[in-house]
Amino acid sequence: MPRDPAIEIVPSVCPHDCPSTCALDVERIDSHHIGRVHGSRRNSYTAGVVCAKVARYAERVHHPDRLRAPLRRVGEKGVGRAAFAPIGWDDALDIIAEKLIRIADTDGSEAVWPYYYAGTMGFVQRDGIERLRHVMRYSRQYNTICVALADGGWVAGVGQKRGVDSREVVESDLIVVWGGNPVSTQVNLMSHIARARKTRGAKLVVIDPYRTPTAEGADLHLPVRPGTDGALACAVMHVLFKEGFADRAYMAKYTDVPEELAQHLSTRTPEWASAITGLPAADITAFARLYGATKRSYIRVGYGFSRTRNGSAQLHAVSCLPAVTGAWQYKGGGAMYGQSGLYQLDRSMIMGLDAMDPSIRRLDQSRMGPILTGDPRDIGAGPPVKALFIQNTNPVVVCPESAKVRQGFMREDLFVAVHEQFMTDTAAMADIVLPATTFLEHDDFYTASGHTHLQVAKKVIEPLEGTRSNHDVICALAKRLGAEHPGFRMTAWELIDSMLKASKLPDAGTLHGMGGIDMAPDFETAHFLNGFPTPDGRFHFRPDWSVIGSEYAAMPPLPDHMAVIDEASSAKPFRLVTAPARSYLNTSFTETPGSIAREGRPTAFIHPADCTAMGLAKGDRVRVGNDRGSIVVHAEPREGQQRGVIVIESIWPNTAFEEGIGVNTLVSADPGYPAGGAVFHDTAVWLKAA
Ligand SMILES: Nc1nc2c(c(=O)[nH]1)N[C@H]1C(S)=C(S)[C@@H](COP(=O)(O)OP(=O)(O)OC[C@H]3O[C@@H](n4cnc5c(=O)[nH]c(N)nc54)[C@H](O)[C@@H]3O)O[C@H]1N2
Ligand SMILES: Nc1nc2c(c(=O)[nH]1)N[C@H]1C(S)=C(S)[C@@H](COP(=O)(O)OP(=O)(O)OC[C@H]3O[C@@H](n4cnc5c(=O)[nH]c(N)nc54)[C@H](O)[C@@H]3O)O[C@H]1N2
Ligand SMILES: [Mo]
Repeated sequence: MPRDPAIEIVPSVCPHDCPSTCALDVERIDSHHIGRVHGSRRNSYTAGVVCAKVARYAERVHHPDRLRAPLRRVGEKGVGRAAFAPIGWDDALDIIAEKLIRIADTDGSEAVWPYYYAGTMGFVQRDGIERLRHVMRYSRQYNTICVALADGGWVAGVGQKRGVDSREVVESDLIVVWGGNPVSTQVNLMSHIARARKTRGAKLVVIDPYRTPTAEGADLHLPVRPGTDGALACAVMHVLFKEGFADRAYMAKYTDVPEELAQHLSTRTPEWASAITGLPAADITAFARLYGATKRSYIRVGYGFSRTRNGSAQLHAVSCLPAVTGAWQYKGGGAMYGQSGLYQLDRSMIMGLDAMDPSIRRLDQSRMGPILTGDPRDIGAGPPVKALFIQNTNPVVVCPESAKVRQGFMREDLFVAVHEQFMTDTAAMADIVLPATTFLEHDDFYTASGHTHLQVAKKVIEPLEGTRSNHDVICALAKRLGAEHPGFRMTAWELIDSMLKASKLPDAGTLHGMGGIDMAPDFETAHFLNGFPTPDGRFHFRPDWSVIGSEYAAMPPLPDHMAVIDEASSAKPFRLVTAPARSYLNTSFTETPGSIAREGRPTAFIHPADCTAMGLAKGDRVRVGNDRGSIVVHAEPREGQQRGVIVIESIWPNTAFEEGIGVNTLVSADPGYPAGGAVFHDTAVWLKAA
């Protein structure tokens, strides 16, 4: 869209929970209003591209439903706005502080559980809650809802969370998007892939259980059965070894046990994998030949296929492919899952790590349902959780086992305070709701997962009247709680500055003026040509899973299909995937009219033959359920997925469902192997007309 030269453009950074962390150019209309938001050209990864929902951010920041005053609940839980009455900031903070002090006094400090996630990815606003937690000796949080399974699988083989720069895909001849949907979840990657296709005739392969918009545009789409990518990767490697595509010299120099791997894979044939993945053996072989014959092959490893009980094993198996062909050696070759390991930042001031006591219990964020309902596996001998203070996340919607989460939140003896921008389903359960600023109204700094820049952003407009930033709220609470730490006496900008100084980087003002700093390492380092960041410098086909997680004994010693998934059965014949919706970002943007209009209503994509067999037509109401509960959605027959697979794009507010609590009613809170992690795409369900 052409820009009006009369409109002032102010730099910013998208804070939302997404690999792209886009550099933004925001149209500032006046000190309180923005116009369009553009992807900036100052960042060579963003490269002028931004997703549609952020381009329309004026809809969100100026939304009439933004929270504008602290609220105290005077009616029933879960009703929403009508159940709350406005109160002053001092009163609201006093009530929260008094409650937390009283609960800690009677039940012990571990009865208080500050709870947060990445609604903003800014380090100051997101992680300041950790400083308060540690100083107050509140229960710790084990972060498992997003990357735990994928991180474990990647680090097992490669050694560190980094890989070949995504911008290098413009020099690739084959790009494999494995278990990700960048058209929906990180659109700028698609502009780099499009360049490779246009200038080099690069091929795009997508491996995903359904025909996503990314798969739609690909040269080849392999609609694998959910949770079987480990088998697919093994069969691909079987062909690579058998047909001479394996680079033995590379493996001898850079990997641990290539001969053992070759031997192990000899029985993992395409026919073997076909029975597990549901893909024709010929398609597996064809893909393996394409991959093996292309030196400059780049795998963009997504999160999707890690969100399953065997997710770490699956991700590790896929990460072995470029180590077999030696694709790592070539420009445009190798793989990338995330770059966060590149940023070696000293975050101790922001997170109060000096005050952290590792003997304090750590609760698994994805098991909020079991935890709040007193599951002894989580609570052990410790006190029940009696107070939650929540920032940047909407657990009533996004956590597995929604029925249990809801049951927990309904407890009369649980005190809940939520700091939010909107009256989310979680805020509606709170005793006190505090109104929050957006990224346009506060300062912060950002790293990225999908690229290599460190960026600093200043507020673009004045905070909406009545709102306060996370940092301000944390410091105000600290004062009332008697929490002592230098971080509570600093401004957000001073915290950014001190972190940068401690990390030996330019100061905040300089970095802001530079438009960020690219932390990309040189070619040799990025491609692991000086060795892999493992103890012996080699890629590990045979990982030491014991350093990844406590359930290591269950892990396959070499890449394999790990048969621990929630298999379909005659009682539950479908496997459910709850993939991200394009116009929402988790539950954010589920309030903006532009996004709601594009998403319509909760829908189940079902294979046309399954629809015919069940007498279902487009738009019919269907009930989807399992032992944990059921929900009602509308059927949509869809080609491009296997029979027995259903997909409900997410994450709709619970209130969007005609019946049932929400999509995560169906998802289990079982921890994935070996270190925990939520299993959002690993669910067996039944389906019937409703
Ligand atoms: N079924 C299913 N469930 C899933 C997933 C799935 O694929 N399927 N994905 C999972 C994944 S990967 C994730 S990461 C989680 C994410 O789940 P959430 O963490 O709940 O997701 P978000 O929508 O990113 O952010 C939550 C809230 O943060 C608020 N927020 C944003 N900025 C600020 C701020 O500066 N201050 C305050 N106080 N609040 C702010 C937003 O208004 C929003 O309501 O969901 C998980 N749940
Ligand atoms: N528009 C939009 N953008 C987002 C988000 C969003 O909700 N909406 N969420 C943000 C967040 S928090 C994150 S973590 C990222 C997630 O970004 P992605 O890497 O895209 O990861 P997932 O959300 O897990 O799902 C991606 C794809 O994995 C597929 N998948 C599921 N199970 C399997 C499997 O067993 N095998 C294979 N091969 N594929 C499988 C799903 O069908 C889906 O298309 O995106 C971020 N960006
Ligand atoms: Mo995520």
